[in-house]
Amino acid sequence: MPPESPLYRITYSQAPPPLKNSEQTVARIVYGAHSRAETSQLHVALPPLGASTLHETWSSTQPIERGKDRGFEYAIFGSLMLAYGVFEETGGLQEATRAVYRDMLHLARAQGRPSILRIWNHFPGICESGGAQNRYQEFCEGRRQALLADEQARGAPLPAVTTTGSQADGLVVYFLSSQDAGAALHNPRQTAPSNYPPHLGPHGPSFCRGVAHEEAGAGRVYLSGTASIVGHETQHVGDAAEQARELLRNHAAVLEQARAALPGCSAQLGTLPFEKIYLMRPEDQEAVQSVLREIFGEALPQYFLHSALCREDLLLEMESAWSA
Ligand code: 3EB
Repeated sequence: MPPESPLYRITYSQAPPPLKNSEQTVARIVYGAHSRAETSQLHVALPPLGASTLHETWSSTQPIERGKDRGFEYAIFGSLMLAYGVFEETGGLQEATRAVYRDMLHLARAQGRPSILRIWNHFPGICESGGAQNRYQEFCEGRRQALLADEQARGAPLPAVTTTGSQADGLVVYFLSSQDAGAALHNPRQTAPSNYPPHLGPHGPSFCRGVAHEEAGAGRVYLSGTASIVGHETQHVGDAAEQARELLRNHAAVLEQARAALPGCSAQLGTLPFEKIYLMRPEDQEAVQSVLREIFGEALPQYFLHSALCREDLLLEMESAWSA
């Protein structure tokens, strides 16, 4: 049986794109100067390189049901839900994160899409100290507490995640959840995040390297934000081109696990439809672009966002998603 068409697609453009007649906009993520949640649109303070905004448009052929709950805006389409919010750091970043994640789990269940497949988190000052720990570690602790406090989340596979620094106030969280669970993918080249050693933070961060998911008969693979880390250690400190090569070896290793997890899945590095790149220093863009050309050839769509990362020695992260 041939796969049915995917439930949704994502289009990137500098201006809002024209839609096909049969499609409706689920939501638009606008990367630019500020963070703000509105109906159907989330602004994230991650400036694209070389343009003032980048529009990431999620569209679907399914009817869309919208609502607001617990500070999140959400859109349901078929078996999936995309939800997002920009939250104040009331009580500090750790406590705010705990509350947002508790609410995320409740919202996903209340809307019948309890399996969280993919999450993006962006907040300012990710590497700055926030008391005893840095702000990334505070975020990780709040997230961990919310997941531990929730009986169903405790037994569920971890989602694919990207967590990076933004350039304006507000904890931005957006996520995709489903009626049915995905399969968590590991990377044999990298230590599982939950087993990171304690010098990186009191507990390992709660995410996995990727998720494979069957959606309306079609396969989809979500790759987490991926860095130049082997084992638990940053590789190629100071060299953006080598970091790019290393992290693409990590992408390839996770895609190999995806092929094993999803029968008939042909995802591999060369068939990824795009790379979304979080770059610490804009001056590294050319070096990273030439590595992408070397590995993917000329045509790969690539979207650069200026973003701080959770370790000071990481110069970039990349994420992607593959669909049958
Ligand atoms: C890493 O591999 C790089 O804490 O949610 C990547 C993806 C990273 C997700 C998270 C952190 C997170 O450890 C950092």
